[in-house]
Amino acid sequence: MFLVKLGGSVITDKTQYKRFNSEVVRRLCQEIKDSGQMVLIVHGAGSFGHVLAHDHRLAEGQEAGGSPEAIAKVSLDVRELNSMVVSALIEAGIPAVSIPPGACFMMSDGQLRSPDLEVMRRYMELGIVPVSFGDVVLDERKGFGICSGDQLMEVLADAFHPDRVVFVSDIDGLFDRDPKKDCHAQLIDRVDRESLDRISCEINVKDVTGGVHGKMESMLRLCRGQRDCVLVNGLAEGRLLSLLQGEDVTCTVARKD
Ligand code: IP8
Repeated sequence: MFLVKLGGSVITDKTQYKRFNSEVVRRLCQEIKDSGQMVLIVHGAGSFGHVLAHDHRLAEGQEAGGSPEAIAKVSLDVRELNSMVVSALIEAGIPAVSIPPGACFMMSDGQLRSPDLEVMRRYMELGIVPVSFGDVVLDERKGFGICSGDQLMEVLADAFHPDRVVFVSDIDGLFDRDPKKDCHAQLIDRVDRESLDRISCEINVKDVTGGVHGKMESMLRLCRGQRDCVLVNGLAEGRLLSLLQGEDVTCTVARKD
């Protein structure tokens, strides 16, 4: 089984509030279907979550003053995005159901509090793909906070032991410099703790959960034993399909050592 995160940067245009990349999502869902692999899916919030969450400082919880109206709006927006992703999966022939973290899980100081994953497990036993996403979630210490899709990936990987963990993004992998600003940036095909500490990653759009660097940190935490964790470009047609079929593709693989 593959645990796949469709990143907010690939399913939305992160520079424009609530701009859904419908064609890309449709194609990625078809690639997942064509691979024939069993998957568990998480997606990011992209511009349906990060823009307002950043403006209202929702990641900082109640003390930063985020209003109930802002919480309600971000929650509505990410559900709108989730329903478009779930629709695209169903249209591609993948039976999928939405699992909204804000309705199922709680956090404590920004960490998910031993979530009950029995519902997800039962759906998977029925051959139905659970689809969860970055969301606004109640927090017993901070009132509320942001649960990123990357945090969910860590919890789901621990619970379901996927063979491989895949992050689908809008870049070929991790670069030693920002490839959007520097044409000499080099792709790093294998990353470990030491190489990550050497690399500086710039975050140039509003991202309340840490951007590429934060993602790599999560990816390293997700590596276990033989299981590596891959960052692949979902904008490159057919690349996700090839990866899911076990072929070598352009990507960054995170390994424990
Ligand atoms: O896009 C963030 O999730 P991510 C969730 O996976 C919100 O980091 C609501 C900003």
